[in-house]
Amino acid sequence: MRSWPAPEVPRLPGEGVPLHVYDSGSRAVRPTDPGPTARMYVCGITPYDATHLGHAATYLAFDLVGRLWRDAGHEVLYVQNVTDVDDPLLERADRDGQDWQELAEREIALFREDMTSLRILPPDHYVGVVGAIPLVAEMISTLRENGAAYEVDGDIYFPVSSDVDFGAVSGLSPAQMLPLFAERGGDPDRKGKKDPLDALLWRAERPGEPAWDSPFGPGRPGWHIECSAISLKYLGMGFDLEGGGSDLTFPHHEMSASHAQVATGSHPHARAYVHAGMVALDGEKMSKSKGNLVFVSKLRQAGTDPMAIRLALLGHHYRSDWEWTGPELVAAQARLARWRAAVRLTSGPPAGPLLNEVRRHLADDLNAPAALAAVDRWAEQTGTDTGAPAQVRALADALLGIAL
Ligand code: 5CA
Ligand code: ZN
Repeated sequence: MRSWPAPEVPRLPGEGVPLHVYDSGSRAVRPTDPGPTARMYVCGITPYDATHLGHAATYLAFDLVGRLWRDAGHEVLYVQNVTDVDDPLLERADRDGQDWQELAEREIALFREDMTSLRILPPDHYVGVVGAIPLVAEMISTLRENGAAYEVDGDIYFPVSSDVDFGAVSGLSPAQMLPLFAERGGDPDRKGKKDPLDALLWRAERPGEPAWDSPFGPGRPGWHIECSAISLKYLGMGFDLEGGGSDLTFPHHEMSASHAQVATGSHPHARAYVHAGMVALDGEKMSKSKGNLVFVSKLRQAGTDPMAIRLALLGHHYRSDWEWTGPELVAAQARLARWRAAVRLTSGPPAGPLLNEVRRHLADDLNAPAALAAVDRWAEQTGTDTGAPAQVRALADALLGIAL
């Protein structure tokens, strides 16, 4: 699937700082320590509604990861999926009497525009599930050969007991997992399952639903297997970082890891599992199913500078849960104007110390709020260094993705 255009990323002087991030698996901030090519997988959208600020905040967090790795001298191999067939998409298309493929295409196109406007670096491989069904089928066949799949009325399930490491991503007990599994697309009460937590790998064709041929009959993939199959194909096992919002920690990333670990007989699926906090509106998590949304595209259409949206999102630490309010956008616009005014001056305070500070804050579990505060302090002062405004423009661009 087509990705979106990449913005130029200026090269900065000196050396970047090795990135540390909070890994859900080890419940600690740890160094990422990639090889020459850092490998990242970030779960993509289910395209049944437009990009809201919660999505944008999550993709922005991982955009910072990519920028920090590049700054530290790594190549970055970045993969993202699109869940372009799944229950919520089909249900929304049904509800609105539209074709599910047209709905998906339209929302993916809008997502590309939103990401481009926010200057989010595109994935190298942007992979739709529909296009990846042969990969998924191949992986389910491997799981079956490994004795890690069983049938319930024609549907195929993954027994979580087949992975000794099941639970390592989220650190949850089965009692804690059960309600989350039910809430987030799982079917703990399905009769015939060996364990209520066993995850659907393949859903046999139902009347009125799209289906694809496979060695185990026509049907479509379960949710978690898509991210196992796509990540394995393009990144291999033990890639550096898997990312998404905190609502993906369990069951999605847990199950994807287990599927991949059992299919390959190796572990871990990813060396770090990193999760962004949830953005709320009116006291509840912004979600397509609840409809309490602020869309990036609506803000853009209303004439909001995407760089102000980006700055408003960067003003919150990626791991915290927070609530969107209108005044934040006004404050971000004012901040953007102050920064732009400062880099238009013919001179300023030296940029070297600021570059060190911004690198240090971002490398410390992506502390963007502290990095923004450092730029604020630079912009408040005057100075005689004539090279500084251009250098600050470059660092805001390369590390924060803010075009001044
Ligand atoms: N297609 C699957 C992943 S394979 C999916 O979760 N799609 S999604 O469209 O529902 O979400 C896309 C990404 O946005 C996920 O990482 C999700 O965790 C994140 N996300 C969704 N809602 C919010 C929110 N309110 N705040 C922050 N991130 C969110
Ligand atoms: Zn995913």
